[in-house]
Amino acid sequence: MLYPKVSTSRGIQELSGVWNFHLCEEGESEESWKDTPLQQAEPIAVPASYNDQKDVRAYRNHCGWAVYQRKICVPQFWQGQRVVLRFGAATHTAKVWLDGKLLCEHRGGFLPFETEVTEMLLCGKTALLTVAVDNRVDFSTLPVGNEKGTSFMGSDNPGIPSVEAAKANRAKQNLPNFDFFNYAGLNRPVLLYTTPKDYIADVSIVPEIDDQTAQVSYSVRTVGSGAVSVSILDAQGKEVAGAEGAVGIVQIAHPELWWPGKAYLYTARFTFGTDVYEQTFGLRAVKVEGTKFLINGKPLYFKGFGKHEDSAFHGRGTDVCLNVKDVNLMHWLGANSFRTSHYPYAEEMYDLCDREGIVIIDEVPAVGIGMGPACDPYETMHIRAHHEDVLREIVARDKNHPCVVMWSLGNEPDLDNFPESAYRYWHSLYELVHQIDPQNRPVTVVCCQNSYEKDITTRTMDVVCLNRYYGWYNLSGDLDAACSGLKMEMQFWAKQGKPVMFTEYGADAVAGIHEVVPEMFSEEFQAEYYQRENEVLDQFPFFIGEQVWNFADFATVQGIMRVDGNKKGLFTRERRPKTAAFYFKKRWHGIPDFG
Ligand code: GCB
Repeated sequence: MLYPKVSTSRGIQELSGVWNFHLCEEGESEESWKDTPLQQAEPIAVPASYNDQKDVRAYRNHCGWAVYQRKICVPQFWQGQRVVLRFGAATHTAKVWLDGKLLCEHRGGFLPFETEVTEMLLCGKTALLTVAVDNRVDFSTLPVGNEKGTSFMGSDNPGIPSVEAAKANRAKQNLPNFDFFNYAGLNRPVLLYTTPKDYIADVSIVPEIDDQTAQVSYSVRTVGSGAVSVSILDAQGKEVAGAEGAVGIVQIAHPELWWPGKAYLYTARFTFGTDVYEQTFGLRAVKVEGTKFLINGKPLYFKGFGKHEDSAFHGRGTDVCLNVKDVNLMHWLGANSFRTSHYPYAEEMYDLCDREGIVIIDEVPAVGIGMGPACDPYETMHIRAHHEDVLREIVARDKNHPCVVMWSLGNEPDLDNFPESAYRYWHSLYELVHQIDPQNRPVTVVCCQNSYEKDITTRTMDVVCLNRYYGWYNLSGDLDAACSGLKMEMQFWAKQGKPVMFTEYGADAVAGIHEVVPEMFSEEFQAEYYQRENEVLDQFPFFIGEQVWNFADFATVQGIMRVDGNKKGLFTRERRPKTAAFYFKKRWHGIPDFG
């Protein structure tokens, strides 16, 4: 799905602003307001999560449907154009009505969807737009919710009759199978855009790099009739190549390549009849060879983070200012990459990373797929078809971004309790993504700390991506023991002949707690944890990167393991650096991106 852009043939109307809002009570139908203006509506900002916009428990802990409403109208001068209503995302399930007529429904809270409204939304007339969003997570959603009545961060005390009885009687609540706060609502931009009646529906760009020239294969999907042409512009806007036809190859002489830290973007200007769409792209090749991850033939060392879309008041709402700030902090640290843990981020972030030369491991919201050793999640959860849909949608959305260098099928599923089921499930998804990605990038699944010898899936991915908490969740506080455990596991991976990287490792540090003899939760312990573990990792040549958990402190579901959120950030939630940030600044500026 193309990102909406203004061109000589296309216009955009942003629907950001303050909408009307209503939380549905338990049992209230989400359809109640589909054709009626909300009574006693509350104001709500879009795009943003609703949860922190009003300081009441109902907003924070809501479980179920919420209704957004506003009037929309398109100008007379849009007459004769095709008009599309587009949502950057709606978390997690959405239904959309215009003047009471159901326009579309969408499952999955982190990817865009759109619907044509040309016939319904007459130019110059006002219509009532109603959007219902459901934040519930369960065994059929991604991310996964826990239907067993236990919070991920809670303490169960199973078997105590009074606790069991209280649990059975408590109000309905969302029990996520993950720690990040389940921020919900219209988290991303909503807009109307136009195209001509005959229009460009999709474009794909696949670069291939040679020494002196680059070949760019392209294909354009169109609706209607007309002739397709493409012209390639360099960063100064000078035409450097061109071609006719919906499918073709163009050669770019003396190509400027796209590199992490040194991005160079070309623009492909596609024309189809009267429609014009411009797609930026970079000339770069990605390949795994032996134990190396090659960009343009050179071995990349990943330096960076797992992140979250998370900030005060906005929750998971798109915040382009925060994106710019975060990317600037990455430059300050000498970082070159991050993983979109644990869901696809807003498209604006990928555009920024294309431009700033930051490398992305692009992850789908397949988090929480595990039920402990007693129950096979692959038999019990009903997620397979949805997982495939989400993978198709993320590839369709992000396939042209040079910053995206690898796909992550999911985070920390059960891979070792039911190794055969896990292999069947994940390996077929791995094959699917290799088939559908026009650029055929490497594919991985991110592995939780587990019995790695029993796990037969992780070692079959293109890159072994490990989340490890030696010294934190196990061997807690004992960094000597942690390093010896880590070293032993690395010796196992040394025999697998694969590139291995850390996609998470870390320790909570509460900003402001300082200690001469560092213990857990102090800034000094966090810094020492990284320093000690990096000394081990530095000994292994197949180790291709370190992504710390997390870039910044973030909001979580409340529970006995979290004090005001997860504090594993190198920065606080307000982006103030902790001691470990200075340690990494020094370390990462000393490690070249390639080598
Ligand atoms: C993990 C998860 C991540 C958590 C982190 C933690 O393994 O992948 O989502 O936030 O651990 O801090 O517990």
